[in-house]
Amino acid sequence: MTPPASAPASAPAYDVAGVRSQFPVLATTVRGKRLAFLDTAASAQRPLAVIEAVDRYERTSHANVHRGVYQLSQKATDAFEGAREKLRRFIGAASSREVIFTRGTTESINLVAQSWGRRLGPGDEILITWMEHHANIVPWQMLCERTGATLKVAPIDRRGELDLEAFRALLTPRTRIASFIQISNALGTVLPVREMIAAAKAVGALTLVDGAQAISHQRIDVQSLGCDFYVFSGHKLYGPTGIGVLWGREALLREMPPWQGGGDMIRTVSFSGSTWNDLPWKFEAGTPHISGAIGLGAAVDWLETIGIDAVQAHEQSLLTQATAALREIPGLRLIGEAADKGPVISFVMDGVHPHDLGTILDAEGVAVRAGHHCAMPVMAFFDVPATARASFGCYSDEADIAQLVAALRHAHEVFN
Ligand code: C6P
Repeated sequence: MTPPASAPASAPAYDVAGVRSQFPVLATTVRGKRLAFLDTAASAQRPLAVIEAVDRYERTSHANVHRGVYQLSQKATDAFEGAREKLRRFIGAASSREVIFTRGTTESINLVAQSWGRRLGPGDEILITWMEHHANIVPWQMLCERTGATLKVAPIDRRGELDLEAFRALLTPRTRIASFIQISNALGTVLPVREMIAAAKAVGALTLVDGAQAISHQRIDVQSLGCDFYVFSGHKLYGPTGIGVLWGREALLREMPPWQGGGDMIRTVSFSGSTWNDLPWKFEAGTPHISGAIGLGAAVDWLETIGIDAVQAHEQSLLTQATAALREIPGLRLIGEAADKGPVISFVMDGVHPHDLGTILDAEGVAVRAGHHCAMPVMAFFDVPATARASFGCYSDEADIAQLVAALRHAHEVFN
């Protein structure tokens, strides 16, 4: 990933020990061994600032939101809507009306597919890439089944990079939306999203960017990106699970019908019909995940105190170091060697199933993910059943890499 241009040459050294001290789980041990948590791509750990914000809310401010006239409900509503404003600022959205709370990336994409997607019909096309997470494949397949639209897939190459020319060639005046990841969870590849957005726009297609793996690793400004929808999950951004965001352009969201009906999303209800609430609540039926939103608001506030540019530089340095060290391990093959990568390394080891590798690493206190990473087409492309995957976050350090490398060398000895 290109280092942030804004990082001053004389920036103070990144205080990884100070960052780590704010994550209680990192002080725990696994089978008596130091925990080397290298599965941040699956879910990031929570800093004390988030844990305490949620705890404070539960102890002092909980009531349902948007409903009560009493003070406690007002307090909860202010905290919930305050969190939305923090998220708006964090992603550079023009208005908090564009920030819709969902359960996460998966629900955000399903919302777009089921609400915006209702307008599609036979002859319309949806373009994705070969590198998508299942969350950005299956909702579109389901939409195509319902509407008769066609799903097209842009190919990748052996390095795990998108074939941008093929992507461009697959865009036609019939393409209604192009939906793609910003960073691959299975390969780490950073996609050229600005070029992809521009190309889609040129044929009149909308764009949805799945920012699940990008949101915690680089500064995101949805307006400067120029996409139409941007989606991410709170739990990959040091916030709670069960909360995420759909950002969409206000004009688009206004035209889109609600996707779930119930409380809070309506203005009036009678047996002859109902009318809808304003944005963003039109898309938030039922009691929301109040503490989750507040925790996510605390997470972005906290991340800003560390500085996302500093986090990105730190993670990129670990990625370079770990990639070089893993290349030296006998029998180990990297899967995904794009020139521009986020802090994710997928690999396989000769003669060892990735699940067995994951188990051996666990015995050494090293937590990596082993499996298809919800990206089965990627596994099929590389002709592997699964990979092991190490991924970094703001708290990852050189000791984690050393522990990973030692455990991998041990695994190689055991199996050979
Ligand atoms: N990837 C991983 O280990 P949810 O589950 O809705 O929070 O996020 C889904 C999702 C969508 N897109 C991308 C690029 C993702 O990486 C993920 C989640 C986790 O890689 C769990 S499968």
